[in-house]
Amino acid sequence: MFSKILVANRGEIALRVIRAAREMGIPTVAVHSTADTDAMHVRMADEAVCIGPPPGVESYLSIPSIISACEITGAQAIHPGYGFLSENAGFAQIIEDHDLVFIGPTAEHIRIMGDKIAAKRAMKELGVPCVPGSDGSVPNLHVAEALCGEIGFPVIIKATAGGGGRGMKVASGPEDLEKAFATARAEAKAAFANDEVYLEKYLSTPRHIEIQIFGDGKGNAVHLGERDCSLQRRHQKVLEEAPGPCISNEERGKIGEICANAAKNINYSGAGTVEFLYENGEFFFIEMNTRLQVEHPVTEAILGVDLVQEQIRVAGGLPMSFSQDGLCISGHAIEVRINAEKVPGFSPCPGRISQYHAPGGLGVRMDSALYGGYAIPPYYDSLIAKLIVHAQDRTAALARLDRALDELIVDGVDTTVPLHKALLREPDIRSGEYNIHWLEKWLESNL
Ligand code: MV4
Repeated sequence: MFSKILVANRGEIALRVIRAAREMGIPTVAVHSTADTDAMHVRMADEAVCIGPPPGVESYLSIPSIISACEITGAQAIHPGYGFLSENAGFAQIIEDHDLVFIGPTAEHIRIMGDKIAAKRAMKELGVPCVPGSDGSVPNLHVAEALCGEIGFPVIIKATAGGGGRGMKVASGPEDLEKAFATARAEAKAAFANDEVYLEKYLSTPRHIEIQIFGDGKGNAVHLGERDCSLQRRHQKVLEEAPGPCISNEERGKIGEICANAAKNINYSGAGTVEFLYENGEFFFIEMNTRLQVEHPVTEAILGVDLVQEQIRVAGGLPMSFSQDGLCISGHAIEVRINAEKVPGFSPCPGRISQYHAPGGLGVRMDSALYGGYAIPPYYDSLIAKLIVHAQDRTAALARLDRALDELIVDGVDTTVPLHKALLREPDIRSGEYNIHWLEKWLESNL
């Protein structure tokens, strides 16, 4: 096993990785920008290296600085967390080239899944059900028109270099197609320096269901059930839960096995998420994420698995500590993302935390790097805490979440806590009857 791990991230996810490593007896190195000298991840790690000025591109995204920090401290492996360099194939490659270990999948797997056309083609060949659409790139409007003749409207045009909702345009009918095609292409070129686009049937009211997979890189892989992440605003998740309120045991077993088999077939290593749109009882693959996700704790809660420790194990050449047969879903878990933001508008609200008190008690987990007196810097993501609750069923989990939100004190900055409290009062949330458009519609009429 590794004798030292460098954590190439900040905030709650850096703490998450440090905690996992410490329980395994592995010392950690934090890296930080000059804006994060007083950050909790710096305090909690065994060592810390300053890697640059506040802007992410000059610190947490600076590959040479991070590799240097590794060499200075003698760390053997790097955990990228999520965001920043976590899905940067070039970073994973450079780590491999330096005889260090990237705690995550191979550079090759990251590269394939980062190209949305290549990802879809690979998954389709592996037997994963996909949204009907173009087989690869759509070179011009004529090809797009011909395709729409076959699959019918509405359609959506997506950038192959996009993902996470960037660079998408919907065409409701033939009259919209020319404009949607041209804008999608132009936006893709401007945003990603790659104007390649593909086309899919547009699903109007799906849920976002994602399957957690995990592989050892040697042909063994499992699935860890699904998460329902349909509650999103501008492609930012707000609340996530597991198991999905609308997914039966039979459906979970079927789609989970398909995903696990795909992971086995490509010798996938570490944690991965296969994203689906779910409509009328059918799953349609859209994208795969080759990282540990923000919402991984809801899966950990219902299965009792430490996904970060498992990532470290397989990166270090050990087998996974569990098997598919040994996994058993217990109860229900819900996570809410607490952001330092002004609601409505959701503009970032950095500043000093005058008072902080984390909720506790049975089935409550608070993943946060906050402390009283901490000044949230303005340079990074506005996520300041994830509150995860676990209880015997969904109704009990909702009550526990409401109770835990009441206990939480974050003074000094505005947060999304009032939004979460309001959502918990909504009958559609209580019954689990929501889709990917529910939250945006609700915000329009309620904020
Ligand atoms: C779609 C879709 C409808 N039909 N694809 C948005 C993010 C990216 N991961 C894929 N997205 C979508 N792809 C087809 N064929 C609707 C969305 C979508 C969405 C998906 C998941 C969660 C929230 C969403 C909000 C708007 C649109």
